[in-house]
Amino acid sequence: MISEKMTKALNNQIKEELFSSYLYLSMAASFEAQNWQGFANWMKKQSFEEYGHAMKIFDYLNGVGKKVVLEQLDKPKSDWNSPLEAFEDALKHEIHITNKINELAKLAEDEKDFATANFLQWFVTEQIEEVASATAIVEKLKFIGDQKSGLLFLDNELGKRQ
Ligand code: OFO
Repeated sequence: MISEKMTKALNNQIKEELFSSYLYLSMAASFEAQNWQGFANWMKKQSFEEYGHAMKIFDYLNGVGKKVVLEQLDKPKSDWNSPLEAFEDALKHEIHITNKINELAKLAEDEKDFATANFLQWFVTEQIEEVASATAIVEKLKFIGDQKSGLLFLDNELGKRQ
């Protein structure tokens, strides 16, 4: 049986995931405005993926007979001065989300809520990948610095994300 405390925490995580989607869409908009179409593509795909994370929790709560209550989303930042600044923010955000998922996993464990603990395992694994992929891009951008050819190459690479 899922407690009210856990229901509230999962509802809050829906908000966190929708905000992730909103933040990456805002980064996509900023990249589009600066003609970085590849970076924008990567962020748009990431935004869809985050919407998917929110929906997984939405469906889980409904599946266990709990009501989803959507919360208010904050306005995301809208301008980043460079691809590095945006991806550094994305990495910081993924670390924040990892902490939120770990808190949820801890709550599930404390409450001996094995069904939710099992459900959250997917997110624990996903966060390893999310942090790793943002870190890899940040590292590449740091290596490139302000070399235009390197930035164009990476923009092209990230434009291939399906
Ligand atoms: Fe980026 O993993 Fe969800 O929020």
